[in-house]
Amino acid sequence: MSVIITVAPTGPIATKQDNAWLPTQPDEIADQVAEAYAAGATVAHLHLRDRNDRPTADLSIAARTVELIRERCPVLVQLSTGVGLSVPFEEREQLVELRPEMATLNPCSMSFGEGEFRNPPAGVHRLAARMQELGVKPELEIYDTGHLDACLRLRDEGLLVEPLQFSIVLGVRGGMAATAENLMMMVRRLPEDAAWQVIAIGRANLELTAIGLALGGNCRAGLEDTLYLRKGELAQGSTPLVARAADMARALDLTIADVDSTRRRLQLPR
Ligand code: KMH
Ligand code: ZN
Repeated sequence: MSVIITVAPTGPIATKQDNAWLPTQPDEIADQVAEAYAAGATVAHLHLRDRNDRPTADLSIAARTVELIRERCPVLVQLSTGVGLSVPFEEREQLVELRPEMATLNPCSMSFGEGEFRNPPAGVHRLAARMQELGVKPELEIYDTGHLDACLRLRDEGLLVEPLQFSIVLGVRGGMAATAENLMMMVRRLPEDAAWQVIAIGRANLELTAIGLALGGNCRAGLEDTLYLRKGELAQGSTPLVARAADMARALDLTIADVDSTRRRLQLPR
């Protein structure tokens, strides 16, 4: 099976002060996604920002960004319904109405650094059901062991269709620490046919991305997860991170998925 690379160019937290190459406006995001596609990414995980660079779930900004991306390349679009800690759940869930190929589904509320990430059970149920109605594939974001159980309950209730697709998120303060032991324990517990990738935040990003690839996972790369290519060296956008992930996969004798094989693996409707 080939490795699916997702690019995560923006995220909800970093600013251009943290890394001047962070894309925040629709044309900047679309340009960096197209570059990342050329470097091997077949999925683009998107967060939007308003004119003042604050996280937003504004549907017209999201639609414009998706349109600009589609003009540039055939990458599959995954909208983040996580959006940002300051944006209410009821606004975040509206993004799936744009019918991207995929969107994230964060199954539980949690502490997130100094903030709170609100994902109330009734809202998560409603969003999962709506995604199923619209044919939007959920990427299940699991930051702790119980989050996996919450996803399996949604599957048992018929709200998620297999194969399930997971992001194992490591290193958020409030979730699991970024250790190889935590990753192995989570991978062992996944349903057999699940697709999965590691999202390793910050310093452990490189090592845990490599371990994830070696264990048979997909991978995600981009400034959302780390601003640095290596200690003390800011990444000049997400493409260098995507290119390095693709190089790591090839060094492990793995092939990089194209858009068609990504669609097939995740069983996305055409
Ligand atoms: N920012 C990551 C810790 C989402 O956008 O819905 C998790 C994430 C979730 O990417
Ligand atoms: Zn995200």
